[in-house]
Amino acid sequence: MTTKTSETDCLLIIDVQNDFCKGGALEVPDGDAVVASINELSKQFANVVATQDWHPAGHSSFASVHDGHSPLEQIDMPYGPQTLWPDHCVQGTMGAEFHPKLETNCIQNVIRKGFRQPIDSYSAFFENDHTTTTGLTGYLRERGITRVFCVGLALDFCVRFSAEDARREGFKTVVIQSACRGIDMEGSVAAARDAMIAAGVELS
Ligand code: VGL
Ligand code: ZN
Repeated sequence: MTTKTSETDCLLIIDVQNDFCKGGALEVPDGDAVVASINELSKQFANVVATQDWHPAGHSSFASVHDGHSPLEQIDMPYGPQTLWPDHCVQGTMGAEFHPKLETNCIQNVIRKGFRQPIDSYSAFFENDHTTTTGLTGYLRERGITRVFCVGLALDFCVRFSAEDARREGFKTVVIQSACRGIDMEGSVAAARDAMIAAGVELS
């Protein structure tokens, strides 16, 4: 990245966990490729925060708990439509751990999300009801952060919704696409790009 960063910039590393990488339960194509890029980027930031998708066993986003439904189908939840996923990122499992090559010493805070059984959380800021907060806005504001750079997995889900919420919360927001990979179901990466641009997110 050629942009010069300052004390008021934060790198937000989204869900670089084994289950989204090679051989994982919800493998993102070429997901491992983000690790080296993110390790390089981390060195350029004074502030680094990561998220960890952190579901209890039997989480409501798992297709396995909805009789007659398969992964990638959509169902209606009380808070709106929800895509169903294979069981992934279960608390305390290897799949929920960060990728072993991700440089984690520089990470100052880890926001865990998706730990409430009845509700999923794609965004680092709000759960999928768009109301329940993770506390990240307050943490970043109290630390004087004004600009957030988003990287990680998956571009079309957790990166997208984190970036949109970051912008909505008043942060300048940049998504560094070379350090992201998407799941890309039914054009979801293109849709994510359009939605992020419409929300005022800069794609770099
Ligand atoms: C994610 C689907 C389900 C992500 C997390 O990190 O993008 N996607 N849980
Ligand atoms: Zn999840």
